[in-house]
Amino acid sequence: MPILPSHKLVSDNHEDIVNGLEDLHKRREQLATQVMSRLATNSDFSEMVKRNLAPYQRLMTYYECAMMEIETKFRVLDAEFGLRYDRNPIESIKTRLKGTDSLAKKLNRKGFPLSVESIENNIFDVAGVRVVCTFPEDIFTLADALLAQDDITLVEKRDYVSNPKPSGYRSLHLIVETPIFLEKEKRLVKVEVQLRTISMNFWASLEHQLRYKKDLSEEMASQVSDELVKLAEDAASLDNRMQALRTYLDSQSPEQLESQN
Ligand code: 0O2
Repeated sequence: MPILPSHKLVSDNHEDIVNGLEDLHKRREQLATQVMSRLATNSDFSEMVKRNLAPYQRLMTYYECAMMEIETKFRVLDAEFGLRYDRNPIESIKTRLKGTDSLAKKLNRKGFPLSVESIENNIFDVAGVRVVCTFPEDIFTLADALLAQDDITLVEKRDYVSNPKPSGYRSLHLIVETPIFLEKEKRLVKVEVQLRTISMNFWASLEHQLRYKKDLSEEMASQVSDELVKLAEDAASLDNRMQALRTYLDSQSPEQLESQN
């Protein structure tokens, strides 16, 4: 699934805005091309998209705008945090729009109708923003700061940090609703935010690759799963030790730190 490039969101001149809109337009065209090229993979869904190309593209553009809004909010929080505490809690931010195959699969799996309205009403992770944080506590600090904003509504929260999945997967998932302001209307759009540390992200990326190794025997697959759970625990332990070190250093005054030299 393509990860969309980040945008320069805070523009103070006209050229930036025009370039941004052209970029958006180009990516909408690319999306249309992608949509067309995947017609063979899921014919029912593809037929539906083909019949409703304009509303489908419009909906996807709303999701792109909402991702930009959420990404900006995190970049602002990161900048403010940097000023106040002299360190940045965010390592990286990635945004992605759910691909058509993945959308079709999810609608089918959940038994929802294949329509543009159904995507909007039933699939809450079409727009995804992944925030990779420095320390585990940053995950919750950033989530609380986002949720405290008066234009953000929490729709759903899944805390796989405190309660990891059986696979070992850890992250904090939030479904939030954010307004986007269009020429003549304001729309509320849902975005899935995944917050995780560098080590949670490292584990999830590699686990994702290994999970798709299809040619394993049942026994081997089970051994791999067990090993992945152990590796997730190791990664969590590393996070906790890093956090403990950070907390210790934060608790020391400059004089205390200097006296230990
Ligand atoms: P992609 O490409 O990331 O979008 P539901 O059916 O609603 O209960 P759903 O929507 O699958 O469940 O939600 P869940 O399980 O809370 O979160 C799904 C997303 O979290 C996945 O997205 C992954 O990004 C991530 N995720 C969840 N479990 C795992 C795991 O065990 N390993 C890894 N690597 N990632 C995981 P998608 O939709 O799979 O794909």
